[in-house]
Amino acid sequence: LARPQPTALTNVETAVRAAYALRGNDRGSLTVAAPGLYPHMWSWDAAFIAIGLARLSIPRALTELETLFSAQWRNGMVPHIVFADGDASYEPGPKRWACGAVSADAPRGRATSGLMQPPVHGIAVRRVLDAARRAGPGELHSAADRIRGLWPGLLAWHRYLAERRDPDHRGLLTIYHGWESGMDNSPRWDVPYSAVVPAKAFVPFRRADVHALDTMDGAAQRPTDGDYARYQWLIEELRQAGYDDARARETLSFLVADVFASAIFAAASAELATVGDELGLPGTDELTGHAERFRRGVASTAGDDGFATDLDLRTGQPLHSQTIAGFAPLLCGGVSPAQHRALVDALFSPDWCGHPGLAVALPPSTSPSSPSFDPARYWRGPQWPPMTWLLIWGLERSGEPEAAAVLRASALDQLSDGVFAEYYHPFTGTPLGGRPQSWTAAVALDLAL
Ligand code: 9YW
Repeated sequence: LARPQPTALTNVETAVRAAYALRGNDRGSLTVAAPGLYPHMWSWDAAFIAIGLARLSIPRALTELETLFSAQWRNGMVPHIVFADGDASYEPGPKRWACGAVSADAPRGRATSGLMQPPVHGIAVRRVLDAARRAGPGELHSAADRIRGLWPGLLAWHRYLAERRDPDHRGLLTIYHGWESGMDNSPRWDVPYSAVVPAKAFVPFRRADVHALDTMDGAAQRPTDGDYARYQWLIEELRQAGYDDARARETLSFLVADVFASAIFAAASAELATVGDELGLPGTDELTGHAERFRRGVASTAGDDGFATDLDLRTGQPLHSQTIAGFAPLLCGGVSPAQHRALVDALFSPDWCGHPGLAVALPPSTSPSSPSFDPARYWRGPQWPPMTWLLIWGLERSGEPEAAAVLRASALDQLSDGVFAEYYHPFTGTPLGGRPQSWTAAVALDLAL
């Protein structure tokens, strides 16, 4: 299948263009996720953005993380959206969340959402420290000082996750909303969402996402209106629970254990522990404990094929789906060598990167072999560059440099269009969604250099 762009950029050109894209989305102390579509800071986006910015400016990368953590809740939660001043176009906006009005834990000086997203931040801190070390003693010294400043917040965030989001010590993070997984409309959540029924009197608000897209196909690529009504209703339920973890656990109609976020948490805890050891900071035993517990938790959900499985905590049933989240053990380890091998083989099999229809051999968000696959619709098929980055990172870290190099080459091929789209059509290679999407530009920058 023909690629839409006639000329591909070299890696250096890709990096330069990505740097310009990030610069264009920079609002001083935060980088908006995408102009127009997402004019605010998103939590896991900010972590990927810091990873990219570390290639340009270590101080600016740290500023991104400091801005995010300046909006941390009193209970340790890092919110999934930090609202930038002056843009009221995104719904649900601060009024709808009403965090300050219903929760004493919400930060005072900053408007945020009342959810979280996967905790990639520890991985970002590790990468920033590595970049500072490469840059020389001066950079290292000042980066270490600023990481010391972030440290209590990072520890509180990981403690929040371990205590409030895994009170039963399964080694799996509980999420209250598909948005918390970062994979909004993934088939992972079809079953639990079918139990979310908005009250008759509930009037959904105007969606910002489909209107912001400048393409007529906007609606066909996004979650459906039915999905969206459920997303909005869950916010209503959360608000009624005062964003209180204990109440949410009792009352929400959606409650699932997310294996992908759990694997990220295990990996980020291990990475942070190495940072703490290096800088002589407290709490590293606690972090190592989180890493071990969640690595075991993720592995406990894996079958002989190594695939990890989410769990519906309302019904106790495993949630089988063929999505990229199944590869979670590649991020955190914990499975047997045979399961690990089976997972790497599956990644390059015709169900995933080896599918003959793919424009670029990268893992789609949902397997083309799955009945739920929908090639243009958000997390139900398109390829997402930050997810590719995570798998490359996990493969490198788990002793699979060759597999990582193969994925990296394909990722750079995709990103050499210089568009930095939110997601890509796996069969046509067409860039879709927001653009330039900051986290896409950030991972392009990191991979290209
Ligand atoms: C929304 C910003 C965010 C990502 C999520 C992605 C999307 C926002 O955009 O969610 O309104 O649906 O699903 O992972 O952080 O890029």
